Amino acid sequence: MGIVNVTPDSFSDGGHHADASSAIDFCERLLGEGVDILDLGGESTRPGAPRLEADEEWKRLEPVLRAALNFGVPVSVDTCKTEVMRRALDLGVDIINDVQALRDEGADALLASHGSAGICLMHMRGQPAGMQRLTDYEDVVTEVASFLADRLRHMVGVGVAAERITLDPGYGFAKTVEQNLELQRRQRELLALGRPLLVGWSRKSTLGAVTGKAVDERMSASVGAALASVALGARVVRVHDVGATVDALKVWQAFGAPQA
Ligand code: HH2
Repeated sequence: MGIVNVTPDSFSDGGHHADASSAIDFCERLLGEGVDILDLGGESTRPGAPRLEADEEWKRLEPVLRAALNFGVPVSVDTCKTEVMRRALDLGVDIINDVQALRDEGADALLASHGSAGICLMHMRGQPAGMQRLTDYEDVVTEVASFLADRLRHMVGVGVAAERITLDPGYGFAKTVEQNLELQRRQRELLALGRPLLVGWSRKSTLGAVTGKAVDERMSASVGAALASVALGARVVRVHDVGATVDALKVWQAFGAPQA
C-alpha cells in the first residue's frame, strides 16, 4: 500500500505532493514501482496535528481520488470523517482506512450500507493533538488486541462481513518507542484475532529511535521493518518507499518466503 499524502504538513512528506497534479503524478510513479493499493490522505495524523473540516479535506482529496480510480489498482482513502467517507464511497473508493476505527458518528452504519468496500480498523487513543500523552497501558499488546477485537465485533454486529476488515495496531499512535516494539515482537497475538494485519512502520519515529536516523534517512529502516512484519505474518504494508519495499519483498519471496 503506497502512501499519497495530499497535505502540506504530513510528518515525512508534507508539501511534497500537496497539489492535485503532483499527487496524481506521484500515484503514477508508485504504479510504476509496483504498488498494489494507493492510500490517499488529505489530513495529517502526526502527533500534534490539527483537525481539518470535512470540506477542506475533501477539496484536497477529490481530484486525486477521481484520477486514481482510473489507474486499475484498488484505492483507499485514509480518513476519520463520516462525511469524507460518504463522498469517497459515492465515487467508488475501494477501501476506507480509518485511524480511528470508524468511531466517528454514523461511520459504522455508512460502511454497513456500502456492501463491498474494504475497511482498515486501526488502534489509537485520543486525537493526534494529544495522543502522545495517552501511553499509559498495563499491557499494550493485550489492550490493543482487545480494542481491535471489540471494534471488529461491533462492525460485524452492525452488518459488515468480517471478510471486509483488516486490522492495524497503529504504530506511533498513542504509543512509546518500547510499546511499538513490543507490539511488533508479539504480532502473533494480533494475528490470533483472525483477520489480516495491515502495518504502517514507514519512516516513523520509533525507527529513528532504533537507528538514530532523521526522518528523511529512514528508507532502509522502513524497508527492514516492512519485511520483518511480513515475515511475521502481516499481509499489507503501508509505505512511502514503494520501489525499495517491492524489491525487498520480491527477494524474500524468491527465497521461498521464509517465516521468522
Ligand atoms: N499511519 C499514518 C497515517 N495513516 N493508517 C494506517 N492504517 N496505519 C498507519 O500506521 C497509519 C495510517 C501516519 O503516517 P503518514 O500518513 O505518513 O503521516 P501523516 O499522518 O502525517 O500524513
